[in-house]
Amino acid sequence: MRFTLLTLFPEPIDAYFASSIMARAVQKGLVQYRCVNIRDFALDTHRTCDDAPYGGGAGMVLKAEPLAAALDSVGAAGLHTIYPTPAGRSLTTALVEQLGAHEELVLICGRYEGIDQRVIDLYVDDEISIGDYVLSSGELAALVIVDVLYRHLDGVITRESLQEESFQDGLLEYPHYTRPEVFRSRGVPEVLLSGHHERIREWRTQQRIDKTRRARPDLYEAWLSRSAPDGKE
Ligand code: 6GU
Repeated sequence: MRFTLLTLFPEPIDAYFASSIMARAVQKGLVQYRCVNIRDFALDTHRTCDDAPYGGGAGMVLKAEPLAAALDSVGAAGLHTIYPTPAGRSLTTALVEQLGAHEELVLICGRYEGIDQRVIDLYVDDEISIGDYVLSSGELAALVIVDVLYRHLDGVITRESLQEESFQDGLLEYPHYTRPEVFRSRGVPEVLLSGHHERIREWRTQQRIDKTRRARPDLYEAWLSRSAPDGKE
């Protein structure tokens, strides 16, 4: 899968693609990425990319011309182009699956109050929000979208890791422990040391149910009604 990101701040993007599991995915050829600096397409000697909003109001707006030129330079018109914005539709597991069907995605990292609406009208196929809060950096939101997509590609992480994760079946994850067996006087749940795989499996499932009930009553209720429509657990 190929990711093309347009940004005024390439450093955090480059750092992310050069780190850890993503770095390995790039090295293995499972992920390709391009990072384009919108400022390279600015028209004036000051390389201006923002301006005051028509109609007045707070903040600045990312100008249309440099962003459109940057989009043209990557062939965005023929590619699925995403603008991450708190004004978009919600990123869900279902949307992640749809996006994963594209061989290449273009992501516009906004800054300031937003980007000129005409660029959205002309180039953007999908406006996506990663949650009900406002980030100052479109880079973070774009990388969240990249991250949730690439980890599902074959060969990035093991199938078991994916299967055991939170949300896979509507429950949150069970707690994890590793050595040492005692840390600051705190031990490890006895069952995990027992070698009894069936009991371990049952304990983990119960932990997931308890954790979900406490942390996410909304998910817990949904899980309950799916697993026991008549109200029994
Ligand atoms: Cl996609 N961008 C920004 N800047 N803030 C957000 C967001 C996106 N989703 C939620 N908040």
